[in-house]
Amino acid sequence: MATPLEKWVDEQAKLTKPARIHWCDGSEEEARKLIEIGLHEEKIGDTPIFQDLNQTNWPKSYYHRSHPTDVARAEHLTFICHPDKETVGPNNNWMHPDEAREKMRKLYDGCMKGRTMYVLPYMMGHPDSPYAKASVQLTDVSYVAVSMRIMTRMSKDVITKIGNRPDFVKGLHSVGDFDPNKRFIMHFPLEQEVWSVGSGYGGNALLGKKCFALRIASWLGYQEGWLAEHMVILGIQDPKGRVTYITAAMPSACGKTNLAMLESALPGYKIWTLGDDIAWLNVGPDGRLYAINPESGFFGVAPGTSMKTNPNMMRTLQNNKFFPTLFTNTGLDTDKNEPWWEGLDGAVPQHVLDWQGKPWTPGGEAKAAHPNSRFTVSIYNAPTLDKEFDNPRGVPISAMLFGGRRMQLIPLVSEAFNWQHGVFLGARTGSETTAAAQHKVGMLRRDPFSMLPFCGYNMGDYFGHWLNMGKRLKNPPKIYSVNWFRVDDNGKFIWPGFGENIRVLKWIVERVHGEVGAKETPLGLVPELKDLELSGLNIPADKMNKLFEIKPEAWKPELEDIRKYMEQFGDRMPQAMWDDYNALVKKLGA
Ligand code: OXD
Ligand code: MN
Repeated sequence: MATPLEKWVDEQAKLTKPARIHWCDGSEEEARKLIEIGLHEEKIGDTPIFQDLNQTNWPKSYYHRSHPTDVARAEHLTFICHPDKETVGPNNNWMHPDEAREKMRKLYDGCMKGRTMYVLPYMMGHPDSPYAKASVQLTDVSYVAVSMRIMTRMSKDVITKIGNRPDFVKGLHSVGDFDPNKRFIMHFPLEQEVWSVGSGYGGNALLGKKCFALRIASWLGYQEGWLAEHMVILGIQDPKGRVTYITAAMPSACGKTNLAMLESALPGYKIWTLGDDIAWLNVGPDGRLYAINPESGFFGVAPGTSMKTNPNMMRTLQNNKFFPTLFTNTGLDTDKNEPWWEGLDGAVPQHVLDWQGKPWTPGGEAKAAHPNSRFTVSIYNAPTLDKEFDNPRGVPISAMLFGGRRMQLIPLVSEAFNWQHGVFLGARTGSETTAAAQHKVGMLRRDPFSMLPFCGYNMGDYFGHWLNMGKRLKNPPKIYSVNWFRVDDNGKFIWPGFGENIRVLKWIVERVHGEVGAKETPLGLVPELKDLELSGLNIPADKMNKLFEIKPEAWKPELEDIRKYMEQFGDRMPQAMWDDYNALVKKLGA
């Protein structure tokens, strides 16, 4: 008798009609074979899927160029397909599941002809964790199969684990013919299923990541009483040797990866990494909030990554523990056969091909690396990997940070008065857009909890779910708003960021342990300047004050924007959020 998994694979194969089906076991040997196939057999147009890189300087590394129209998440082509539009909410594109299935079946019909269907059994989370989920993705491109080996715990044991159960998370992916007009990423929360076609780009194609671990998982969390969040997880070791675990939510390409691996500028402090993108949060047996990272790799933005901004990531990329590491849409230094991107250490190389494979001229407008070019690398390569990473119960969280990219208004750091106010801080978050998705860069958009593109249901209900989670916690984490991006009157960043962010984390750790005071403002509790360790920074006091400046007048348009945003959710917006909003308006005298 065929198992539900075998039956499902069979049905998808009847639809997509691959020449052959390969069940992956997740082994290194298999990954090597897939890379060989991508080097010599599979192509996008005339370009092989993979190119070899200089194995001395970049061990186990391979280069990939995606289709030129396929370089970022396609939010406008991403749909949540639940029969009830209200449940999906104004924060998502909605399509009725019947319509979506019909549309997709047409696009899938025969789309894998002549190709291999790879069956990828994988766990999100450690297999022994009560919070982990078993999943299977089907794909027709070696790049995705290899990437999923890096990003998830892929193993044939998952097939055994699924056994006769029908309720594994199902993902069907095909690159189709890369036609942007035939590109869709459809989510079916009720069936725990994702259908994606027409794109090979990470967030659209590695279905374990945004599609499952955030959109489907946030819905499951809402049903089952847990949270799936766009958050890094890290441990802060202080000079006492104590490790305090925190999470931080920030929109795509706003420095989450740098924060997760930060090299402390203050002696005696060390950061331990558990994740750079996604956290699953559960109430533990002791009533505290526990985080696991469902992923096992980093899919990070390459441009700007260097020994100066993120030395631990450079070490991770050049570590040769795990096979393989991938570079996608960076430039290529042809003299050394190495990946190259803007911001990398050292002199600009003489001969560079840009991300589309064309000779590149330094100094011009055009970038060699696409601004959203990426590396895909195992978390086990990280020298900062926390020893608790594989602990099935996760780590207990003492603080949660909400950040965004804001040139004005938002202070460097402020602490919420309580859980409810913290949920309001998360909900009112806005950020200037980046290249991680296809849209105009640098526009302010409201991005509550940095989950706008990833919350798989109505965000009004999501805020309510957060409020309810707080009620179940005995010792809830403290909540903070942070902003590294405030500028001075000349448009220059005031705060140095990167390794210096430890100074903010130090204050947060001391707050968590009741070791330092704070000053009340309309926005929350902020540090007295004397309580921030600023030695060696040379930031004049007036500039430091600017980082915390609150001008009621300047807040007027912001408050308007927040109100309009909140109103969209009608009576799904919890009254508690309006109470906090009104309190803020009153305090600002606006
Ligand atoms: C990502 C993103 O890839 O947020 O992590 O876009
Ligand atoms: Mn992300």
